[in-house]
Amino acid sequence: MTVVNSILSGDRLALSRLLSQVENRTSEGRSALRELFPHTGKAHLIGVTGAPGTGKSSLVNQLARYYRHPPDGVTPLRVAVIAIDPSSPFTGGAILGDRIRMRDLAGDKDVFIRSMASRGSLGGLATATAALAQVFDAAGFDVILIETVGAGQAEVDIAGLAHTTLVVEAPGLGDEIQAIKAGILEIADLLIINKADRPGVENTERALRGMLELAHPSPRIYKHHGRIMQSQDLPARPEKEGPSWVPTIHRTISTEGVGITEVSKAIAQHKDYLVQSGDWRRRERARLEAELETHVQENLFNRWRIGLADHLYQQTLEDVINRRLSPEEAAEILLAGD
Ligand SMILES: Nc1nc2c(ncn2[C@@H]2O[C@H](COP(=O)(O)OP(=O)(O)OP(=O)(O)O)[C@@H](O)[C@H]2O)c(=O)[nH]1
Ligand SMILES: [Mg+2]
Repeated sequence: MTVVNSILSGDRLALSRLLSQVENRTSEGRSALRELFPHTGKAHLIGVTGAPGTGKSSLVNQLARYYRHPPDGVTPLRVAVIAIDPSSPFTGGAILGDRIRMRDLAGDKDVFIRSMASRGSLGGLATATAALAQVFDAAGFDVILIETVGAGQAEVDIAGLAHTTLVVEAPGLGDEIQAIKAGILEIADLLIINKADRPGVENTERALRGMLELAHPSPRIYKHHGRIMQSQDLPARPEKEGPSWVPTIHRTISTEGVGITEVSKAIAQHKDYLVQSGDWRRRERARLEAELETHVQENLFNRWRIGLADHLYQQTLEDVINRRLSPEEAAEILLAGD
């Protein structure tokens, strides 16, 4: 059986191997991605981000558990988890200290957890994450939870990839305002105050509400491979289709599973909102267009570079380094000599 057929038929070992191939951008991985692409576009990508230790992994474990064992009448979903640079390893629920719950996730063939180091990922973290998510999507996982730590550009890039982004806060991390980077608030669709069993939860919620009021309405930013797309670059949404999404705030105690049902409902509502408003399609289009452009740019650059004498390139680069030419002038000269 081909790699692609093994993936489509649910072979976990083949999946695990392909994820490594894709992460390392081997030619085998790349060709498998090409073949798998027509099978993608169905999964709901959910980003979970926030400061270290706020309880992201605990929340992800609880959400995974909820999707696998939903209330009566709700269809269980297949769940993949991508944990980027986890400082505490994923255990499929063991950190909850609840052995019985853990057993439902460990050994469940419809849950797949993959950790990825952010350092040294070729071609950028967001690109690598997008590729892993495509594999899971093609393999038929309905929900892909992506955990990232921090408040940097990587988190913003990954939010551009996710359909729904959860930003996790916890009370008592010092000055709440400090903990909440403006950039990270802008990407939040849901704000989670985890560790709601801890003192200071009211203060955190008040601070978040205050910041939300300041921050909205603000255009959502989609960033992909260094190109920023303001939401106004996207085809306009007709006025009659209703208001845009305002981030919702939820309290959870992830160690005990408190508030998880509400969070899962809000995630479902956000997905409905995306689909009904047309944002789902618009975002998909913008994301794929950016991806297409990146490939065209890379390809054009490589072709041009191969056709250019290396000494000419090096000479011009020297001129830039010695401040005889600006990088822009140098580019014009090199391209004109083409
Ligand atoms: N009291 C309390 N502790 C919690 C809660 N959620 C998680 N924790 C604990 O907080 C610690 C960190 O939890 P994690 O889920 O690993 O947090 P994380 O955000 O994934 O951490 P990093 O990936 O290292 O950034 C663990 O000891 C958890 O048991 C909660 O709701 N209440
Ligand atoms: Mg974690």
